[in-house]
Amino acid sequence: MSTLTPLALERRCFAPGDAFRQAATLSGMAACNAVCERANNDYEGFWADLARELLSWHKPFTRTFDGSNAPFFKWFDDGLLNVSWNCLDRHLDQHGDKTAIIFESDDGQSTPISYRSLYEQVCQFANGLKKLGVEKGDRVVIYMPMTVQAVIAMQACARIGAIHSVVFGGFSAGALRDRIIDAGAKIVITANEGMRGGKTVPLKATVDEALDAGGCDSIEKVIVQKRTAGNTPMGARDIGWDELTAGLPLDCEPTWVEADHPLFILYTSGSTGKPKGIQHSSAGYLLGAANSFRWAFDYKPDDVFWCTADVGWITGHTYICYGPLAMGATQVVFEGVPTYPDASRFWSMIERHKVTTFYTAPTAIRSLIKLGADLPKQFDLSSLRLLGTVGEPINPEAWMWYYEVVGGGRCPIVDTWWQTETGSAMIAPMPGAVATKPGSCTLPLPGIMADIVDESGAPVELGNGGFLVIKRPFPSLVRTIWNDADRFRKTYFPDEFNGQYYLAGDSAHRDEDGYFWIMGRIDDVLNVSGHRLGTMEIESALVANPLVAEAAVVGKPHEVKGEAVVAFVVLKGPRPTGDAARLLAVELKNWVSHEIGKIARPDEIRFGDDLPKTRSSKIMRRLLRSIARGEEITQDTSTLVNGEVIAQLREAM
Ligand code: 6R9
Repeated sequence: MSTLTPLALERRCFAPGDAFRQAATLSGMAACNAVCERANNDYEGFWADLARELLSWHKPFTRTFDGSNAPFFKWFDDGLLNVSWNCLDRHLDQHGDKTAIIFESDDGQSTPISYRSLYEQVCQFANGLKKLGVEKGDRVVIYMPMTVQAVIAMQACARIGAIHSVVFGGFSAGALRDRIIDAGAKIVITANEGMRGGKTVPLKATVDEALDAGGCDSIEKVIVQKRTAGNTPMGARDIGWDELTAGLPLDCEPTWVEADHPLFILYTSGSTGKPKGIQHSSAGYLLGAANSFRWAFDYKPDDVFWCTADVGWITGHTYICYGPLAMGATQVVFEGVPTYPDASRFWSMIERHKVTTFYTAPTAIRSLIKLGADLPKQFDLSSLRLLGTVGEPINPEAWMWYYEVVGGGRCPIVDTWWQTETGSAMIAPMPGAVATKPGSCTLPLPGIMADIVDESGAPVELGNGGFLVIKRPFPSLVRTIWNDADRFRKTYFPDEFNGQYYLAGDSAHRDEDGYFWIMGRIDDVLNVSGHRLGTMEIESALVANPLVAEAAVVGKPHEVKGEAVVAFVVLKGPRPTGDAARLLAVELKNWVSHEIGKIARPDEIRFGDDLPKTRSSKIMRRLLRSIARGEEITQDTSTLVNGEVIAQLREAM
């Protein structure tokens, strides 16, 4: 593990505008500090109050926190509730006709769905799952396009206490198969095809490929939503969504579950080749989702919220499927991509749906700047009052553009730092109080005890870089890694930090105002377009190719994607050059797309006779990083056994 040296500090600072601040639910620093004080003085009482205020319990909890089996923490553990009941049923009496979702399809059709209608569709589908024998605790894999049915499938699982595991629709058959096997899933829910940017995505065919490869013996049925007119063959294990639900009742008694009953597993990349099944709880997770949604986005009942993430990632879980619905909000759900039919899609949608709160990723902002920095000016974006970002550090130029051109200088930019593991936003400005600085996620939300420490766990001085940790467990924190409690403890609560602090895996520093600046991962994880990719996963995929003997993958800065993937490859045969090398590089890139998914496709492949290694045969990754970036080599290379390969690897293709 290593941390980086902080870069020059950004000095610009933007206080919330008067109009925004006065209307905000939590207005001004004094109000914000009072909430933080409360959390500091009575940490458990603070969370217990929120859990009573924001969640509806079937049986109230009497114990707030149990740390006796650290780091396997429990929250509200003797309470019973149902997550879907909290997201749907409790809104029906007073807000049944309120629009829950405005769905806009890839081809531009929009459909409003009321809370009552969403409730009925969730109940009916939950009854379908029950009919197939799905019970509390069973795992259900969801491999769907970004449609309302994806949300319905997730909510229906929650309703009957089944544990969903959503796999992003861009993942390959192999990646899907690994997750099905690890989760021991009983059911896969998919669509015949997805629609993205005017093209079809063959989801059902990929499910077939995954299951036909063998090993997925736990799977009993595949439920297929007919999303497109495309003709998809159905086999004995398949059943159509409509066929399954036809005639089933529109209500379904929720299954009351213990607070810590697993709501879902979501796989994410770590430092080894095997993705981690991040297991979240029901009550604690939902509390984090609902509360951070209301605080970070200053939620108001007449807002139109739009999070552009896919439900295949944690952002789509927390700020599409759970947070907004738990708060009874109206939100836009979008099936397509920002550049189809053209680069004004987002701006046109904000205008048409009168979006007030818009939440997207820096990579999307950067690509839209590139494709038309003036485009937003052609649209009426005056409905916007708050803009959010997530997924990676946002560079100050992109931040300023977002603030001025999209937000008209009146919308706070809420840069939210969090992770799959934290379940909900951790460090982000309370928008009615905290002044923002371009590139900083600012201060922890009340109740989040974030800090920056050195190798020994001692706090570093302001301005110095170190490990980002959270010093006290909080309700929405990951409960364990599915099937791997040992890895959970070692990864997140390592002995070096006395097993006390949650180690986030990022390095960061703080400025003189105490603001957090995230510098990047400390492990072998890349952040490509806001998606986490383990270098080991890509290496394993490459080495699985019969031509490849060895591979090392590093990141290098990329203007739009944040980081680009560079792979150094040693073949079993002789090192190719010229056209042969170029052709083989394309072949290997396609291979990785097929093995993992397009998001992992290397941007560059370079061939060498060997990789630079130390005498103890460790690959010198830092050196490879410098080579990939075309930097001068300043590292000590005296421990290298094979210095001559450096020149080969430096050769650009
Ligand atoms: C929500 C999500 C988590 C990693 C995290 C960090 C990076 C996320 C960030 C950010 C700087 C932000 N990250 N948000 N870095 N500023 N606002 O993205 O979860 O996919 O698990 O990724 O993403 O490196 O550790 P996940």
